[in-house]
Amino acid sequence: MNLFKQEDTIVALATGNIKSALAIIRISGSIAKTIVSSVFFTKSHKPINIEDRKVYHGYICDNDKQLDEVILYYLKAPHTYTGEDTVEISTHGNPLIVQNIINLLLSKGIRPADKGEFTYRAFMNNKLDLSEAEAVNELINSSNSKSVELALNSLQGSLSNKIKDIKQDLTTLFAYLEVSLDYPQEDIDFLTREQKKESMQNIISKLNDLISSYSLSKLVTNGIKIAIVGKPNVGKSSILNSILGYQRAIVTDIAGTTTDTIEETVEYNGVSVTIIDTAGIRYHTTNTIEKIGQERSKSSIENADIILWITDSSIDFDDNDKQIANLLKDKQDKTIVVLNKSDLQQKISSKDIKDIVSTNSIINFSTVNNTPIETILNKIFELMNLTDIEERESSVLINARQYNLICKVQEHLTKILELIDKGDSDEIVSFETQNALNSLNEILGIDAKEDILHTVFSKFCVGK
Ligand SMILES: Nc1nc2c(ncn2[C@@H]2O[C@H](COP(=O)(O)OP(=O)(O)OP(=O)(O)O)[C@@H](O)[C@H]2O)c(=O)[nH]1
Ligand SMILES: [Mg+2]
Repeated sequence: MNLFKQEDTIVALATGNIKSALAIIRISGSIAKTIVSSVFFTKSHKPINIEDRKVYHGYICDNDKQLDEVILYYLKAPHTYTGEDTVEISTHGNPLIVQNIINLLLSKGIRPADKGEFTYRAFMNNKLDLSEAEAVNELINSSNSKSVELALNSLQGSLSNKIKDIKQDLTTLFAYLEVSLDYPQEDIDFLTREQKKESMQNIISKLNDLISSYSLSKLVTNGIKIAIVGKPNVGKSSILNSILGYQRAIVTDIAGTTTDTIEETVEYNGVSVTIIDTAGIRYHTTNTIEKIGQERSKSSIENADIILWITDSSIDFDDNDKQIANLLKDKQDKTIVVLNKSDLQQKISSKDIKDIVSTNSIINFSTVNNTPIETILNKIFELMNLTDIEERESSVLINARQYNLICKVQEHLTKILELIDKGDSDEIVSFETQNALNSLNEILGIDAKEDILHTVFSKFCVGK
């Protein structure tokens, strides 16, 4: 990215580079209006004076040649996304047309925008801080509704406000410490040791909330992975189909119907849930295909966040069930046992399950009598600590950069707390407080170094 060339006027396609009804070309910079005016004409072929915040219909022309019939508007700085003069041209969504118009604009002295350069300029012009700029990218790349919601909250300042709030608390404390350093002879303890400790503990608790929010946002971003396992013929594929709401996997009464893993993703409560149906696990098999399928089933167990162990409650446990229980012994807290076929005469109960696996997550289920599938899905959310996802704190850390910086702040503050406790001098406490403030500033991008900005904005796509 050309971090220094802010005086250039830049152009890029802001929408996808595919055939579509419309495409939007965005131009930002001081000569945006002049250049666009020189290639834009009305129906009567008259050039027009483009005014701020008005919409125009006309033609983009390369000399006498019409490139497209367009709608455009001009937004005057500073009330624009980038904070600069901006023109947006809405063309027909053919990549050839778009390229012709962009080439024409480039020939007039505008240059192509780099990745994330529009948002970079918005950041440089104080339209958003760095954490909000990151939220823009997150918003574009979110793949489920909850991620969109978290990114949107972040873009609207929920995280920034929280960081500013913590900064305010720290700055106040810092000011007290500085004053006591500046006027030591006054012999006034501006804040008692207990008061300092209390205010520091308050700040640390706010940081802890943020730190735990990161696991939520990672979960929401990556989604939850569920492996459906069990011996053959217990109803694994039937349960996959019930979750998906359509007949994705073949279901028969022949044991060993599913030979390979089947993976599908659905959205539940705004979160992506990937479900992997696996081949039934049966020991002592000699069939080569079945053996490979079962190896895959085992590796699905390894990689899953939650395991749905499906059992057929109408038949007694056998060695296969015991072997499966053994396979799950390191994952017991993440295992939900489904007593399937509860419509039939019951042979095994929750108690039998508890004898071989230590879990309280046991569900009576039947795909035949249509037990609501939410019984299983809600249990999954309960085990993932996602039941109150709707009410969760809206300020969350949305990426590793923010998380690492908050951890750094927490380290400084924990150290400060120790120093205060030991009655160490305000001078060292003040030094550590300044370090913590620096890390908080880094989250917001205050005094950010060029390499940090480069790393953040290079993750963007061109046109944003
Ligand atoms: N009565 C009853 N039958 C069920 C239930 N769930 C599934 N079945 C039947 O059990 C048989 C096996 O179902 P599947 O879903 O193919 O079982 P699976 O565990 O995927 O079997 P494999 O792929 O062979 O490992 C089919 O005949 C289903 O119709 C249930 O809740 N009650
Ligand atoms: Mg199956």
